[in-house]
Amino acid sequence: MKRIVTLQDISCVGRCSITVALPVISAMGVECGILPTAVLSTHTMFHTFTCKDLSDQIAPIADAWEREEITFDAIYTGYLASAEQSAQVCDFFDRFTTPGNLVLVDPAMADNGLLYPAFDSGFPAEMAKVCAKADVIMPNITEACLLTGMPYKTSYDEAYIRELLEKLLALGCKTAVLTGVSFEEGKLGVVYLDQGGSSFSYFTRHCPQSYHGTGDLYSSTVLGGLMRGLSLGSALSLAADFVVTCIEATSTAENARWYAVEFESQIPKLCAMLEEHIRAENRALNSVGDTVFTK
Ligand code: PXL
Repeated sequence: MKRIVTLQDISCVGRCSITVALPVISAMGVECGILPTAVLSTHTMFHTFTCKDLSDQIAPIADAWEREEITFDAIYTGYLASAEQSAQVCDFFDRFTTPGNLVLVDPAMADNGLLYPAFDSGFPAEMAKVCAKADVIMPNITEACLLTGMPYKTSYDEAYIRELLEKLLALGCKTAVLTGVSFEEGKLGVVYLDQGGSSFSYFTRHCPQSYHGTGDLYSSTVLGGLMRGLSLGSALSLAADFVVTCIEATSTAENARWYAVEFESQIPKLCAMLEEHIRAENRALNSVGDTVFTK
């Protein structure tokens, strides 16, 4: 079984970060180690919240893992507690990246044109250093603009998205995935471009409701899919369909959006969808006589 480690916060209530990554990645048949960057009472979209920065735990935990010769098939980062923590995360990459493992960075810091409340305007430059070391980064459009200095737009064309992707690649990552892209009313999706010039896009129905934590659910599902051997395109489409399934299963009650999406009841569906993607990829590989590509 593959083993990954995720570096992000524990928001005790509110279904985001580790409380999403751990159950989702585990359910997908991948061992999920955690390195909490902070403990919060809830995510920071609640009116008040507590936050205990765990920066001083990162180096000693990494030291202990090195002594035990613990290795990871992927390192997956999300919400960081502070700008200063980015240097520690980069150091963690230097110590635990191997030629065969995957570094996936979700630069969780902003949405709908705004930085999250706990960050100041200097934060994106620090997050850009973390992105530079990644194999795959997965920002939304707001995050991509903050990382690249491009203007944030809610109405745009394919050339704008292409330029964003190219500027993201210029940060140094191998593949840039842009989430929350819409070229057509009623459709929302994901687009990627890699350093070799390959690109991909996938669109689903645009759900009118907006929930916190869907970005974390999306990235965690993508990582789980990649670790089960799916290609990036297949993992991105599986995750997009799963997030829509979860949104559809979530209560439309007025305050439900604070508590993010009800993914728990949809875990059996996720497992079935994952197996279907694995079968479809195996069929495609067999039909062209190709070999399975793991990174
Ligand atoms: O879902 C991203 C996220 C993760 N962690 C914390 C957050 C948020 C978004 O607001 O506040 C603490």
